[in-house]
Amino acid sequence: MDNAFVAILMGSESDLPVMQGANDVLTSLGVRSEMKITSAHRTPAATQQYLADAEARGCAVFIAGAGLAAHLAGAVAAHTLKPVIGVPIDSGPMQGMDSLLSTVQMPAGIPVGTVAIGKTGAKNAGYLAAQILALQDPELAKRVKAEREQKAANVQAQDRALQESRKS
Ligand code: RP5
Repeated sequence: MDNAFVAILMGSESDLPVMQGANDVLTSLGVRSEMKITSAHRTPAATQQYLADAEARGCAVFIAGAGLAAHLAGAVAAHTLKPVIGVPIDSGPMQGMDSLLSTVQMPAGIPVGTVAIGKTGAKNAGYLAAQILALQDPELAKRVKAEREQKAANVQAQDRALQESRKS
């Protein structure tokens, strides 16, 4: 689908430094995305309205990040059949364990694919969304593969440098 994009939702502006990671990964892989601050608790009607609008415009995957009693990803999943990836955010005193359990413990039939807490999770949400889109986009699949190869080359270069430093 030519107009396919990934919607990155977050419950508060305070989630932005974490969720930016998902956006950066998608941008680096040439995947169109948009970001939206909307809350399952504070703006429930606006969240539902945005979902309908995003789907109508071609949203293929939703990423939703929230902290504390994190219901955003679950609320999104309740309203769409598109894949939903949940990012638990470490914004409260429980360092994200509260958000992790709120996001991951969905009832059967309404799945949220939940990634790790915080910045690493947000980046992986971007990679996972790209891999989902790559199922129907061979050029994107090539870019995802090339990125993995680059990461492997980086590790090998790090090891070469380590071995070299131990000789001296
Ligand atoms: C959640 O509450 C948001 O996702 C955020 O992680 C947390 C705190 O929100 P703020 O009080 O910083 O707006 O709904």
